[in-house]
Amino acid sequence: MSKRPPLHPVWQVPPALLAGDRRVVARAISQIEHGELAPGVVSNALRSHLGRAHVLGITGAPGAGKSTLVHAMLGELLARGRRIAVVAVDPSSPVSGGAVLGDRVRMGEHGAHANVFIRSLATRGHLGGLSSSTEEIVDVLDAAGFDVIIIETVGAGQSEVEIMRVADTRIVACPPGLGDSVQAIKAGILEIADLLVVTKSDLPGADSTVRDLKDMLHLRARPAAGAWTVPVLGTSAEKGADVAALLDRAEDHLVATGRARRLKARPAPKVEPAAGDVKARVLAMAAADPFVRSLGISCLEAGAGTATVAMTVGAQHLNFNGTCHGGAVFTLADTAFGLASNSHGKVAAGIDAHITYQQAARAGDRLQAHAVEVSRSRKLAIYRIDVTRADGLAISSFTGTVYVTGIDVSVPAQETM
Ligand SMILES: Nc1nc2c(ncn2[C@@H]2O[C@H](COP(=O)(O)OP(=O)(O)O)[C@@H](O)[C@H]2O)c(=O)[nH]1
Ligand SMILES: [Mg+2]
Repeated sequence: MSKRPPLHPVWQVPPALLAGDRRVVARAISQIEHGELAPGVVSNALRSHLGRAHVLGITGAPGAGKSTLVHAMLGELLARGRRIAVVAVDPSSPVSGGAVLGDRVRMGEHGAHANVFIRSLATRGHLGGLSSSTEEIVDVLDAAGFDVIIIETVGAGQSEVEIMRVADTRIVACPPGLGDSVQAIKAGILEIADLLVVTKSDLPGADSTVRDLKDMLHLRARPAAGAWTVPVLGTSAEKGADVAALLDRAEDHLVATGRARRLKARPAPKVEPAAGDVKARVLAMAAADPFVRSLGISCLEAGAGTATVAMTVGAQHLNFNGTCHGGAVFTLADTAFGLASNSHGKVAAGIDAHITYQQAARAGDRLQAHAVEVSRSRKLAIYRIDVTRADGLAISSFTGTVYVTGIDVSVPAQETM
């Protein structure tokens, strides 16, 4: 491996960046994208300049119509006199990949406008750190004075959920027709949606997709009084229909939830324990759990709201068909869920969990479950857990909700694993 130059631990805010100088903005983004700066230094330096922009996240399956919708939104926002930045994130595409270039073309007409700044990020197959670098790039654009920042991301499981956390208002795009779009929603995306948009409403089947999504929302717990009710809208970006209505609802959401929700969701550095303390606490929790130990599950990594656990499928995990028992996979995912949700130091009681199985696991497979916090309020938190095999094959995905009690987690003294 070639030796990398050391990361810059400090970064001075260029005054021209705050004045919105495009060249300086682009340079700062490149430095973040290429990993030249230590994580967090840009966001920390910009802390006092953040919170003015409205950050919209748009996610949905490839081909859902996101880029076309973003283009239509650009037209409408320009007409409203806004300055807009677009960040297109495609974790599945290499730098030269078709999707990202295609997006540029699709947004091209407005891309040349002086009040529009478009940047595509690709990840060369590395998902790690994508959401944190996206967050820092959004911070740069916020500090540079863009009124609206749109993040378009194509779904790739957990990374898409993490990226959407960077947004104030999260829009999930579904084209008409069942199948992929509804599958994606089942896999946990619904939890993060503030607005559901049925794209291509000029096509047949759009009305019934709107109805299906409304039914699906209806089946879920009724929102608390005063809480935001997720609307389902149809839009036809190609015909320009209802794009203004979508932007109006996004603004309603901003008013309902307050500006800079994305910043409020960030852990305040002063009150959060040091990362090492959280990890030590979570490792101790895993070590003190007899059931987890009996299945040979170990905790590899942990932080605030996240945990990664692993297990090698052995004879004791098999079912009568000779494949890994679904209950063992559930337990692995549930362990990551429990550790991540208790990592904040207050006892979190699981109240709902849902699992889907994509692939059977076999004896000898090394399985890993990675939990991320999708959202957290004072009393409730939602987690998503992806179970993968060592070679990256998706085995299972799990979503769960906890009720957060006021009781401190106490871990009995115990030898570590
Ligand atoms: N009929 C119709 N087709 C659309 C509409 N929006 C997008 N499309 C088509 O759907 C395809 C995928 O669109 P795109 O915006 O690239 O989707 P993305 O992958 O989600 O960004 C393209 O062929 C678009 O022309 C729409 O409003 N109506
Ligand atoms: Mg696109």
